[in-house]
Amino acid sequence: MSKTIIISNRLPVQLQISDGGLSAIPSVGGLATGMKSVHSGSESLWIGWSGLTDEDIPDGLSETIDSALKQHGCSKVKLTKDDVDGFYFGFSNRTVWPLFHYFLEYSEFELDFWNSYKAVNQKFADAILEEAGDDDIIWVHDYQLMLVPQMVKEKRPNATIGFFLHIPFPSYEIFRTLPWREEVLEGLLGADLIGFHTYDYERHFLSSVRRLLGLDVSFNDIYLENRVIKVDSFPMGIDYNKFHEAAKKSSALKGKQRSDLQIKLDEHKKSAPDTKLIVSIDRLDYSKGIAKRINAFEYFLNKYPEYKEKVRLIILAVPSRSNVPQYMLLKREIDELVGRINGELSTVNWTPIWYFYRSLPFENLIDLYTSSDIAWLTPLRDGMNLVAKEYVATRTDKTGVLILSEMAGSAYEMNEALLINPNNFEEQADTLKQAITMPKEEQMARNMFLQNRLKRYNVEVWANEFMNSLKSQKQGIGTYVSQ
Ligand code: ADQ
Repeated sequence: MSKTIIISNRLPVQLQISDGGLSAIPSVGGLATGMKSVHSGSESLWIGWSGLTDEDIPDGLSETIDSALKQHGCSKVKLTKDDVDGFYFGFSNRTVWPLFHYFLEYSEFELDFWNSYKAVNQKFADAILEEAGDDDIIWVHDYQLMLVPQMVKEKRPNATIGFFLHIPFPSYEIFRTLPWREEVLEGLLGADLIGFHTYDYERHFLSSVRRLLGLDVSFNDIYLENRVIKVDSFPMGIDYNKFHEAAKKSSALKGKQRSDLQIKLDEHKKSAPDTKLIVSIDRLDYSKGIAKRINAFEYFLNKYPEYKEKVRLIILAVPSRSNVPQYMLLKREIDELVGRINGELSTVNWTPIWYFYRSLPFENLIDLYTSSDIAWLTPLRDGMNLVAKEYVATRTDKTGVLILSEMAGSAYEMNEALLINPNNFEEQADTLKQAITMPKEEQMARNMFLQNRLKRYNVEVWANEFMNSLKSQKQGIGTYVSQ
């Protein structure tokens, strides 16, 4: 009987070592939720890094960790601190991440990073090869593991291998600057199906394959020796019901049952009923355009001063990759910008920006989504952007306005949102005004379309469509209908 093997950089389980022993808590992130239908039962195994380096694991605890992970259908890849520094903080996040998000000037082409990336990809491939039989289905995730498909295919030519990239694939002109561009493409071409969030990323990839490797490409099929590799787009959805039901429950809670954050937001609404709350939620990452958004907000308040004391911007930034230099610089830039603007514009009754630098529990995230009249998301580049989808899903009465950057993959499916170019302050100031003054009926009409689409194409459908396409590709049935 064939089994399914999922591989991602991190396992969908958080390990915690404390005096009381070891605990393994399942993650609640989008990928873990989406893969539930694929990763269930004894026929499935998830391979990845546990988040603890070899140096972090006390003597004798490795086996205990293995058995704790086994209960969740997981198996760990052992990585040293040097591996994580070179492969994850190095090549993945100082070379590939900036390059694929069009931050060419941030991308570091370091041979040591590349060597570490190759060595660690081989560790992941070896972990798969230990487990995989010829008939197994293997699904590799994301930019940290782009060499794994080929490393596995070489040893298990009959295994069915899928790869999904969660970040953009850049245009050929950007991608060609990578010194190891051919190796990365060849690594990916070990897969039988390669999936992207949007048609544009798919097109960019095909163009690089044609121009850099000179391979035959017909529509979305690549011909390589005796193999046909399918490339397609699968826009990732969210667990719509989870967000929608949590929002319903949160608004049904009364008095003391409400969270502290919700009580504060309620008080704010009572004391300033005409003030509109605008929320933005992202990991603290330069690709998310947070600094530009803050500048655009100042521009808006100067262009339309009648909205001073009538709007408040809530910025929730989740700490991320904080030992990569660009992220430290960005943190400082945002701290200073918020401080300056609040210092210059605040009044006794009003602070224009509330800034939180932390990760919030799920219920608080829901509180923020449901209490905000507007969500304003301005990535300069974003593979998809799930926050946009989550905001819409929580609008149980269908009010609320989403302002979304056209540079996010999700913009392709969310035409009823107000789409903006994050570099255009003039347009954003006018769009904020449009959002603030938008009649409720129009908000509801727009959200109705958006919600119906999100409900239909949820994360489970996304995972199943990828898996079905992978299986039919391998069987050569060719019944998959391109989206
Ligand atoms: P990310 O860049 O992390 O993901 P995104 O898609 O927006 O971006 O997902 C962020 C997730 O983190 C959301 O589910 C959100 O709810 C959660 N989150 C955000 N702020 C939080 C906070 N303060 N506390 C707790 N949770 C918080 C990458 C790509 C994206 C792509 C996804 C999925 O960069 O483009 O959409 O993978 O493929």
